Amino acid sequence: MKLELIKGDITKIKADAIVNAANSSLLGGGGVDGAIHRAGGKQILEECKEIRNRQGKCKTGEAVVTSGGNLPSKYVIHTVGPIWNDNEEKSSKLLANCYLNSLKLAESLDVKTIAFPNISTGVYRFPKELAGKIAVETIKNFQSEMIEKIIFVCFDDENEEIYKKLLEE
Ligand code: AR6
Repeated sequence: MKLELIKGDITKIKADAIVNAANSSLLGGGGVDGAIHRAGGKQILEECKEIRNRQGKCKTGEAVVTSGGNLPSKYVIHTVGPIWNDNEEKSSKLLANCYLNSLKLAESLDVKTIAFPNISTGVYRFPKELAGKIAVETIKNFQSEMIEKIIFVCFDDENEEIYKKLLEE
């Protein structure tokens, strides 16, 4: 599995799947979630509503999939990151679950390339350094026959610096 770092907007990435840092309503929001729904068009929201009708809200740490709508990627995997609170152990476990469950879902869809944003490090206030460590560790520990490339898409300078260091190690 190849790990890559790209600075920029995840909606521009051409991969089999991109991951969205959604909220449990699955009905959209700000940040990367807003950008994905804006660029992907209303097809994505329609599919999110169907998922909600079937299974209800998406729990923290879990992941669901829709098509990519107008995006250059085939799928959007929506996962719900934890809102940071001082229970570091619990928040860390939930964040790791986001990466793990997104990867498992991607594998079941025959995805070969997948792009992740820095889940929970925006509005949900997860400390960026710790979030980066959890993301890279979880992905490195994931054994996959299917997935060939994982792209970390960093939007802000701070995350870019953190991931540069983590991926050099
Ligand atoms: N491409 C890639 N990364 C981005 C983009 C983009 N276009 N825009 C922002 N980021 P956030 P969260 C980065 O707040 O913390 C939403 O309202 C951003 O710099 O989008 O998981 C949802 O609906 C940050 O590093 O997600 C939820 O309610 C990272 O994406 C809530 O925010 C995550 O920031 C989820 O909060």
